[in-house]
Amino acid sequence: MIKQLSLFDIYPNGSPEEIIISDGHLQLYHSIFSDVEASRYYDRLEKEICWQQDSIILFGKSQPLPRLTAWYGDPERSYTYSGIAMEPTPWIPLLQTIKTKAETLAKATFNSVLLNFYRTGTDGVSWHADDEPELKKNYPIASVSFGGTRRFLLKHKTDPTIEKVELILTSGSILLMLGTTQEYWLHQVPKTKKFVEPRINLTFRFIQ
Ligand SMILES: O=C(O)CCC(=O)C(=O)O
Ligand SMILES: [Mn+2]
Repeated sequence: MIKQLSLFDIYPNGSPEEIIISDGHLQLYHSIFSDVEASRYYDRLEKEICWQQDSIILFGKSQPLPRLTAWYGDPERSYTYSGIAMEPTPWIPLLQTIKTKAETLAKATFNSVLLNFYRTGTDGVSWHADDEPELKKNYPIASVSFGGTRRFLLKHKTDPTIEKVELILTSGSILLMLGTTQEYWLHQVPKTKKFVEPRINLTFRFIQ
């Protein structure tokens, strides 16, 4: 009889999937939270986070971002994102618990988190790198996902001969973006016409 391999057989003892890319380093921890835990976190984040609808100026016109966002962190760690200056909301216990998990895996401490709420497939985030000057260079970024599964794509900034990387981020996973990943690669969560469940993503960061 052929045994169907589960992700636990492939990545036992909580070890991550190592994604080998040139000029960067990614580690994907599948099911770091159980399905039950992940769905509880999703429900609480949806209710407890102070979600905002931000806009950006595109071709002289104000356009709503295709997602809701929130920014939490240590006091005075303000952050400018797509031209939007965000003052951090103080930490809440729910976020501190998730932060501790991300810090253990990343072997690094974080002082802020950007949250994105993708309500439907028409919400997404376009090509960018988390390389703003206020972020500590080549410092880990931990990306935690709850709710619907979405595609996460990476492409090299300057070498078009390097193949794009596609990851599938499922509920309860943690993706670590390490080393020079932000310096050399862009990433996006593409919009999709397929039905997808709403998704909440948290990226834990370190502001200098
Ligand atoms: O939702 C994701 O997986 C990524 C979000 C992201 O790249 C960002 O907030 O900078
Ligand atoms: Mn990003």
